[in-house]
Amino acid sequence: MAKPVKFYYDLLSQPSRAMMIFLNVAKIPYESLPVALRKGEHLTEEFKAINRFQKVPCISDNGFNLSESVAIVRYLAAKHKIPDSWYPTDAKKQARVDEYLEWQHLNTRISCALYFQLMWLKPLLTGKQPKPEAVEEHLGRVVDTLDAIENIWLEKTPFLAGNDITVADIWCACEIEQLILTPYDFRKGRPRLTAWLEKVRTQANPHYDEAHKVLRKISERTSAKL
Ligand SMILES: N[C@@H](CCC(=O)N[C@@H](CS)C(=O)NCC(=O)O)C(=O)O
Repeated sequence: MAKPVKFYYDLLSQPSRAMMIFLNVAKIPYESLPVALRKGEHLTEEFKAINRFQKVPCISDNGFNLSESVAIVRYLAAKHKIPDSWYPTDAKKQARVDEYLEWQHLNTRISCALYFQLMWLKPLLTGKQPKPEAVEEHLGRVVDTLDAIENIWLEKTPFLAGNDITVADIWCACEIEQLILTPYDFRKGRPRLTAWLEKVRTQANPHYDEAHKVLRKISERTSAKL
């Protein structure tokens, strides 16, 4: 019998949460190996031997080490028999999912991650608040991205790549959820995005809530202090 894939992750990392949800919904057996970024556990030589880029998520599949969450999804989907809906084998359907997975790098991923770092991570590490010009610039990019999701990606279909939930929705939702640690109300004025996010959560639960429990706990603690 094949060994479970070793899965290295930190639940404060957006693609790590997406990967954990995917492994669970696709029922791919895995060994859970948390790597605490805040403790620098990814900077050790031991971890570098698994992922030379020293980032999470990554996997080790019987000695085959792979980083980059999108590459991991494609590899696992090719190797395992997973429910077709998450990463379809039909060429056109798969291309629609890939269209989002490629688009996200310069849109959802970069805009949400940089805004999150500016508003939450850097103040936490340095004790300094961001400059208003930087906030305006980064928030502008988040707004453009989320407006594109509301008005383009979700214009005609309930999910990003069509009528059914796919990995594209999971990857996108995990980036957007990270914004709960910032002051920006991403749901406001975006009814399609709001309804879509709830559908993604419901369809990927209980794994969706499980992957987001640390994020939600920190968010509750932060708002309790305000
Ligand atoms: N494009 C990569 C992104 C990986 C990434 O940026 N991981 C972050 C956490 S979200 C990380 O490990 N950062 C640690 C560091 O850069 O030191 C993927 O999708 O897997």
